[in-house]
Amino acid sequence: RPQFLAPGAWLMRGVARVQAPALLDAIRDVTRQAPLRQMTTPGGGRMSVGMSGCGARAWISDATGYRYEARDPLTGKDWPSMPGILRELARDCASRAGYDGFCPDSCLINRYRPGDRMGLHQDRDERRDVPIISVSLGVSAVFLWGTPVRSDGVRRLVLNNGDVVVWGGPSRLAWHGVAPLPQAHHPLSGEIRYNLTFRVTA
Ligand code: MD3
Ligand code: FE
Repeated sequence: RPQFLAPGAWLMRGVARVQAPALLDAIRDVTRQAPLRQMTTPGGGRMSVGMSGCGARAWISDATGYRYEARDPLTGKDWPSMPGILRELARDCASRAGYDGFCPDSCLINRYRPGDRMGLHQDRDERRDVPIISVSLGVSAVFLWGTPVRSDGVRRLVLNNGDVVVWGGPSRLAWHGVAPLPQAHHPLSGEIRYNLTFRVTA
């Protein structure tokens, strides 16, 4: 069932599709308590993607830099706990890709509206000996991904509602990003794409 992408990276088309309505309910629940917000970057810009998170810690960016925090700076409260349906989906997908015992302490929620994009980057702020699991929901997006060497360039991959990708091993430090979201409609989410990423931060 998992499709090989690169060493350590596996694509599972549609594995979260039947659960998508329940996952979107969980996202609504979390983002009621920790609202989606566009974060400021150390360079003085603002990200187009709306972000929130749940679990013991979540990723934030502000004028001083990037880091994981136990509290949401917007509300001053701890991040919402990770709903069981999210934790178990991540654990199950990791296991199918050969990563047993995956126990994420953080789930980041990204919301893309039409035109929103994410520039090429590496994820370096969490444990690198553990994979990252990503789940796409709603409107399809073009995902760009390369290798850990930036000059190797990128390949394009369309990610649809319910697609899951596991990024571990030598692919954990691959450069990646998301092309501007097209204006499109999905019956579960309207014009929106959500992406969940599960990580181990401590
Ligand atoms: C490859 N999110 O939150 S998910 C991010 O669709 C992020 O919202 C994108 O990049 C999104 O950091 C892409 C796919 C993904 C996530 C993490 C990775 C691919 C990855 C980490 C290493 C290599
Ligand atoms: Fe990333």
